[in-house]
Amino acid sequence: MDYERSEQPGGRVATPTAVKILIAGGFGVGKTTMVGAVSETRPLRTEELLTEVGVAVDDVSGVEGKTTTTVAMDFGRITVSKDLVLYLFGTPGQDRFLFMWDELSLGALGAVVLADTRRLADCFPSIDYFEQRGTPFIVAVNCFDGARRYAMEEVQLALNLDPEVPVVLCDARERASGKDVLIALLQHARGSSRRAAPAAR
Ligand SMILES: Nc1nc2c(ncn2[C@@H]2O[C@H](COP(=O)(O)OP(=O)(O)OP(=O)(O)O)[C@@H](O)[C@H]2O)c(=O)[nH]1
Ligand SMILES: [Mg+2]
Repeated sequence: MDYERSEQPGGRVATPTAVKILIAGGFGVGKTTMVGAVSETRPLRTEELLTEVGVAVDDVSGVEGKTTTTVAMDFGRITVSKDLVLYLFGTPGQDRFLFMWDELSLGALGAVVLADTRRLADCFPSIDYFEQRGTPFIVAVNCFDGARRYAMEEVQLALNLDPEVPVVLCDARERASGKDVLIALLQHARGSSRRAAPAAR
């Protein structure tokens, strides 16, 4: 694996820490788009065409241009610093693929729950899932063109989130924006682990 390597004192070569992050959220919220935008390697995708048979099940309102859906996962990688590499796993958005989540989320440090304010309730299954597992997560509102903008507190309230769960705005198509979301998640996850294990005095 071609990790970025950094020279340590004494000539040792340090291997960066690899951390697994999930990109979750409802159908068509922009998970595959975000993994593709931030990944520095060509992302692995498992897209299948949306078919007419699925019309009644797959609600594309708001994302009418969408022709495919993720059926297993997305995978990408981003180097945050010389010491830290993130492996990104995008989940499938449809409830019928929920059975895959346990395997996908094994060993994950945290999750980004992408939300679309036009279809906010679609991210409830992801939020419930991470709350139940105790996986640190943040909510990233993907600002689709034409969608009404809400204050972060409104989104927090509407989703009935623990006040400690950060809500951030993003554009899933922009690399810099996706990176900011991931950094916000890392900071939140670090805070969560400190809260869970306060230093012994
Ligand atoms: N305008 C706009 N369109 C977006 C944005 N993010 C994604 N899209 C479009 O919205 C559609 C859905 O994007 P995907 O990335 O496939 O969504 P997904 O969450 O991976 O979908 P599933 O895997 O099927 O659940 C695509 O047609 C994207 O081009 C965004 O930030 N703004
Ligand atoms: Mg997808």
